[in-house]
Amino acid sequence: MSEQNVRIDRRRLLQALGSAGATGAVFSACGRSTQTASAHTGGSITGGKWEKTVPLATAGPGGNPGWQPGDAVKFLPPEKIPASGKASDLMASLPKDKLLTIYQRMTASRIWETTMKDLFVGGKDGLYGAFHTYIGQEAIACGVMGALEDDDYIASTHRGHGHLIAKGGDLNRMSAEIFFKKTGYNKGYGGSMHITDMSRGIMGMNGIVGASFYLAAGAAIRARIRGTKQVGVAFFGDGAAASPYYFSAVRSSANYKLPVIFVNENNFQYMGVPMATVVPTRYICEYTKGLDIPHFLVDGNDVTAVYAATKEAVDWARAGKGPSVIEGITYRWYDHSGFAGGRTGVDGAFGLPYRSDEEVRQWIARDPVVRFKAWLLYKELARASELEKIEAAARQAVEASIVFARQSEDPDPRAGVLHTYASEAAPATQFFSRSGLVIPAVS
Ligand SMILES: Cc1ncc(C[n+]2csc(CCOP(=O)(O)OP(=O)(O)O)c2C)c(N)n1
Repeated sequence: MSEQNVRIDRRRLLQALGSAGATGAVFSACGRSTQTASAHTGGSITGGKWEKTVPLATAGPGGNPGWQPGDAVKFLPPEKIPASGKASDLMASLPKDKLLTIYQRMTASRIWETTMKDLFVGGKDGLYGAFHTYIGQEAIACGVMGALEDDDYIASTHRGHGHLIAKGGDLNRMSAEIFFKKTGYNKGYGGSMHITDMSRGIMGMNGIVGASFYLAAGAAIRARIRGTKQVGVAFFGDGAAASPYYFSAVRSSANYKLPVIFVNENNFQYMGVPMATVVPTRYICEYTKGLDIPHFLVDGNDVTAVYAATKEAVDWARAGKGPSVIEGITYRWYDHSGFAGGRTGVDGAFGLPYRSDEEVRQWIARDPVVRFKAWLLYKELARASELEKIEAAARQAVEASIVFARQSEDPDPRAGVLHTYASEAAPATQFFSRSGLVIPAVS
């Protein structure tokens, strides 16, 4: 294995564990409290508050010699704003409009999901169905997408709203789909986990854990056959790495030198168990260490680090050198799906049995959106007023998308069958509506 290609730098990441507090000036400069997380009382981009301390939950026993439940607290990414260094300098060299677009999408993603969370919890709109929030992980989607072109492909996960928004997905159509309306991305028949937009290379969110690997590899094969320079990106969680398809897809992609980038979003949580109980190595990117491909281990709450790693991975792939793996260490603020422990107007879900509230608060203190904003201001790449204008516009766009969704028509149950393969192969004559009634299909 070529040393040059292996980017796992544990020493530096572990050193970073002790670096909190070094950056007080930067955070106070942008109106962010630099006190410990438990003393923090607000100031998030959504205007939400953190809930007061509740008793710590206890996690189960860990089976991993590297990680133990609760280690997510120890592995906090540094609060430090990367004022210089390769990643910071590379990102700072991007044109201003591109940086502002990344900030706009990151902000829109946070506000859209937080608004949806509050609507689900509030109960007035009668929203139902699975909804996996991406809140807390936005730097990964936005850092990756910043290094892609519009026609590159992404294969998302069950937790993919942030991927879609980062790649330019349409908020109106997304909101309408969550409301199961005719104007939604899937005409109101799919809900959160099927949102797809091929016009933007978004091959879809996916309820099948581990499906992204071969979708992205397939897109890469298509690009190879057509002779384009497009790349395929597979997002996946730490739990999905347990899929037998993971190693198989990376190995095959390495074998054929396919332009695929496997982006692991290591949020330490596998549904309701800490990652430590199911992951046998310290890092996910160690799974494929034996393959002679680049591996990047980055602070997934730092958009500059994610962008820099992706840029290198994309250049590598477009040069015909094959796949690579990026692992971003991050954290999800809410429960796996739905909103147990979540409250309207409160940032983060608390009181869940598989993680401690203190852990949640400490990760919220490393809010990736706030960190990116702080970085833009610190580097004097944007003025506070410009960023506030972007935040206000994002809030307005999200609100408008909710109005759009509420005012849109319900889908005609009889049209559902028209959008299935069954309707073409073997036209159905009748099917069941949501209420269980048998309805004749439209001929
Ligand atoms: C093939 C398959 N197996 C199991 C599930 C049930 N399931 C849904 S999400 C999930 C956990 C995924 O964890 P991870 O990959 O770490 O992603 P995260 O939820 O942390 O973002 C599981 C097991 C599924 N949807 N598909």
